[in-house]
Amino acid sequence: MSFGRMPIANGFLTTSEIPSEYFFELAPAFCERCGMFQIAEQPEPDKMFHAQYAFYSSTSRYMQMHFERFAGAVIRGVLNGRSSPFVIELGSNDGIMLRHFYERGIRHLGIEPSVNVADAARGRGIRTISAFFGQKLADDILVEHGPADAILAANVMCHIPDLSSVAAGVARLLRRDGVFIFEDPYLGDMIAKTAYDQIYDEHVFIFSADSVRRAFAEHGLELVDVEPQPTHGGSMRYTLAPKGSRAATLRVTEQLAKERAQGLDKIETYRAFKENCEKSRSRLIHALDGMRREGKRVVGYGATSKSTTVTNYCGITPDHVEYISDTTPIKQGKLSPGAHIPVKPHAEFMGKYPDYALLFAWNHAAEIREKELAFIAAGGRWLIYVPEVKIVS
Ligand code: JHZ
Repeated sequence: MSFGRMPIANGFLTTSEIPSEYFFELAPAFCERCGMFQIAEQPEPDKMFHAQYAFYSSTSRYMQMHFERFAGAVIRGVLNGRSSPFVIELGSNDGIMLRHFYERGIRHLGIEPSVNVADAARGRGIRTISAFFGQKLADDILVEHGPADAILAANVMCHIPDLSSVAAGVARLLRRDGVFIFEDPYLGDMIAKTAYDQIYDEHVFIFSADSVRRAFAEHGLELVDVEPQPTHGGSMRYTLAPKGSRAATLRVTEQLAKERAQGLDKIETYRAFKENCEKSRSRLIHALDGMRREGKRVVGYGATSKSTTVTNYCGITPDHVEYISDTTPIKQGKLSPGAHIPVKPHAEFMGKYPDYALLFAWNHAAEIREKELAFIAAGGRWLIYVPEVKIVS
């Protein structure tokens, strides 16, 4: 299917940059042979990950707690009892997870190609190199630091087009008794919730346990555990280990069976998903058109990467959505990619509540709704679209 012409999801821009804005065709596809769901055309990685990368992981308090728990589970479950363990994180962003290893004096190394977010991590004392990970870098790290006890990645693996090179690099760098643990938005949740906004340039793949199992088996890595996560609207944590080094849990077999029951291996499931996306789009634009006709003020909440797919696919304009409120300084004062809706600081939202807030950061709904009770008390309402288009208080 095609979502049409799409800009870079995190390509927030100024008015003068509009004429040179980059577009590509966002067209996800499912491969019946290898079970992979991926986008067919991808912009070059350096168009997305660079010294002005707009997403800082630590903007959410809930995500900070999530990564503290993730790090704690690795420390207790993997590193415990090992002498001088070594942990690597791929795509370590501003150090939201590695800081917990750093603070305990555990040997660590972050790999983060986007220099600005990597600088934020380095500023906190976290050892970080700015580069794209692959076989070559894996070899260099092996020479300089030795093999890793744990290699971690969160919301990163699905961003890397050359999955093979990364898998080969991980396989080479991992100790025989080491583990590779990563988590990403989960295909089963995306399909079940029609959360099509998980599909954008950075998300080359939307993984399932089955596609992960098959992709990594080619590199001698076996899927030994899976653990659903509530983050990003439904994610899955995958644990892989060198083949034969540890037994797979029952959870893996159960998850694979669940995926077959959901039809994740069938093209018909994706045809139905496409229809659901189209329905969701017409309901959302219908709701926004209605609000505009009634003269209501609508503001977007959270200039997420996901919102770029929604605004461009649905044809949402600054006439529908006055501005998008976002707490990230680098996005403020800019225009949203493609739709060119102004992004403004949260103070603007607090200063004059709109009638409706279109919740682009729906994955942070619990955190946001908890802190915006005054907006509801003032008569404001949330417009949501995952899992369905609805007005809620
Ligand atoms: P959020 C990013 O996706 C990009 P995005 C990336 N490709 C990915 O995979 C996931 O993260 C992990 C703002 N906000 O987390 C901050 C508020 O304004 O949904 C962020 O700009 N107020 C790496 O961009 C945005 O919303 C708040 O109270 O879809 C949230 O972005 C909160 C909680 C957030 O990720």
